[in-house]
Amino acid sequence: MKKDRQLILALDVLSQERALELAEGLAGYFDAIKIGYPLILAAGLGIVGKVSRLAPVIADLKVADIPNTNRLICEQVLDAGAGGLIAQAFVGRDSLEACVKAARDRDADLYVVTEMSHPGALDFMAPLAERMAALAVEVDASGVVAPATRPERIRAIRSVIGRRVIISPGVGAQGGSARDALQAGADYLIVGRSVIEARDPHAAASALLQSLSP
Ligand code: BMP
Repeated sequence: MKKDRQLILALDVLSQERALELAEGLAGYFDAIKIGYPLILAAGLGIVGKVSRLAPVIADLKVADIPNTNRLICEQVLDAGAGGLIAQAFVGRDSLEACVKAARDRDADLYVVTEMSHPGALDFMAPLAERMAALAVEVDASGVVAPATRPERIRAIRSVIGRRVIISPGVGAQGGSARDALQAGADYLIVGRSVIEARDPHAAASALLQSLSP
């Protein structure tokens, strides 16, 4: 993924028409577009290929199954056009290795979830986040997902993963600050509702981009 803007759009809308309209209009502000279950379930897997003609797609399926099922899921979405995908670490090394292999075979990036951005992540994930980050390094993932809502946790996870990429959701609608997350060590911010649900998504994306320039 080219690091021009440090921004990834979370395209959490429920129609192909709206998704393509937003992707076409906003691709210039973002380095990649993240597509997850809401859009894929609403519009079908074909939306991955359609959006990938406009921007690199990260498939956010938070893959979390046994190795063989993980492989099948990853292959489906990568062969549909995704250039990257997101998997969960808590299912363990062998499951994650299946995702890494599927991604590597297709020159794609795998990002591993460490600690999520919502309050509930403190229940089970936070105490294990550093171990999950270490596992991401051990399986040679491209990077990790870490919470913009807790910049201090980005810092802690950065200290485990070295120079691997951190993509970070939680800015805007979830209350995280873009600047704080970047200062803590995030490489890319994942931003959804504060742009796509804004009255003027272009203006919102442009303002966000400008707010990041020094
Ligand atoms: P929003 O900016 O609207 O809050 O969107 C954030 C996006 O990042 C959503 O697609 C969400 O599923 C995803 N996400 C998150 O918010 N926190 C995480 O820890 C991991 C995510 O993938």
